[in-house]
Amino acid sequence: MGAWPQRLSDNAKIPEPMTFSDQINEYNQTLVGDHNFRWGYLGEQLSRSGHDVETLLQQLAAFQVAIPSWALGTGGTRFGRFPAGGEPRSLEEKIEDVGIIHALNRSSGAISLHIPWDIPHDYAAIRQLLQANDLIIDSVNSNTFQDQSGQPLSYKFGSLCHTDADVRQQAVEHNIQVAEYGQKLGDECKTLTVWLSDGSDFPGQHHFRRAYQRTLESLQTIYNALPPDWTMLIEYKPYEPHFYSMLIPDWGTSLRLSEGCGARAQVLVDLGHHLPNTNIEQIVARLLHFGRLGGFHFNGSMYGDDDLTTGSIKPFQLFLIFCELVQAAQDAVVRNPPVAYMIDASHNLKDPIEDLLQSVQNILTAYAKALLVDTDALFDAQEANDAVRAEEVLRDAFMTDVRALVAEAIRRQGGALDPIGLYRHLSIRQQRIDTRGKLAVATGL
Ligand code: AFD
Ligand code: MN
Ligand code: MN
Repeated sequence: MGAWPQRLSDNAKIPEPMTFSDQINEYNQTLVGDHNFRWGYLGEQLSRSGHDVETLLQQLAAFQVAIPSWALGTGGTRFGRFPAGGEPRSLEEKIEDVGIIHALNRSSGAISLHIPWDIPHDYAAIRQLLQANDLIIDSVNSNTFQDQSGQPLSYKFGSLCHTDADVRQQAVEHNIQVAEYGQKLGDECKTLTVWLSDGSDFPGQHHFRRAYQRTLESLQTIYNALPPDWTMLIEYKPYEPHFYSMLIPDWGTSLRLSEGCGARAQVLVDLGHHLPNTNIEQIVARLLHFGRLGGFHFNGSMYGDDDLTTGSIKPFQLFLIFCELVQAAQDAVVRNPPVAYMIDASHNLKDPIEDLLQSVQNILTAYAKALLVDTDALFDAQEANDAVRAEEVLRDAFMTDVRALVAEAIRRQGGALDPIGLYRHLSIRQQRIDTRGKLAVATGL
């Protein structure tokens, strides 16, 4: 008899394989000394300035931002694409990737799905996989900006605005079908997001008023076909893919269209869908005032729809947007439905999972800072027309280093003190490349 098996049975139990949560705990142990030092200081500082630290932690813990199924592969430009390797090849693999993100940060418990890029096949299996990863699918996105193979009519000249009633009908039916897919994915999925690429490239090409009217009627048909507890989000974008006019170029158009549909039609603000220097926080405040802010697509932007990491370029703007959201949540006058927070980014440089982890971290940071604003002092300064004081109140919160607060909120939910650090430490991208292949390319754009 060989010595090796005997030794195992004699002396030791076979060790249980480490779970992911064990790995998180083990990793956190290496960081917790330093974290406790920084958190101890910050917690004390916040308490001294009148904050209830437990409430702050709970507010951060409750905040969830949905991950788009189309962001798990590297995006590209029309000049080229440079896949990260090990990209998810199916909806199941995308769910696995979001599962990793959520396990690391405990703040990404939802997925936003794009149809037809991610049509589910085995619904029961998908629901099971979602549950195993502690995830939900909270929204579905339609796609009438591309022609799919076998599609009878083309969207080259528009979809919901098209001059041909048959094309409009095809696009309307697609949207209704997308919502039907969503309904089969679980009770939590109650949001249809509509982004139209419809528009024109040359002066005179569109009859602006007629094109608007056709779009309104198409959207009304979709809206009326949705289940009564569903919300329809209408996204706007000033240019691209069309460069003379977009059918829904701005929040005013989205607002009018949503009002024309009904109370459960709302405006979606994609941070990258504004011309440079637009005051997005004011748009957010306006929509909250009208009770029509339905959701966000977070991303970072330098010039336009750049799809950069959220908060990478304009962290102060992101903070100011969250200030509006926090103030509205505290204001009994505001009657806005719950806002759907989603990321919409996919560029061609970073590892997509690292990019998403960074985005969520930056979003949580902006939210945490907004929670620290002394709103009473701010409103007093505003009433007194004291611009300097008002700005100082905001800067006081913005300049606070809240990283230990965010880390503590994540740690208490079982997440990693440094999500990206652990992702790299475990070489998860390499594991993905090993199992899925270097050349695996995600479905999507
Ligand atoms: C577009 C829009 C929209 C759409 C996405 C597709 O932001 O949200 O779903 O890109 O990748 O620019
Ligand atoms: Mn978007
Ligand atoms: Mn976009």
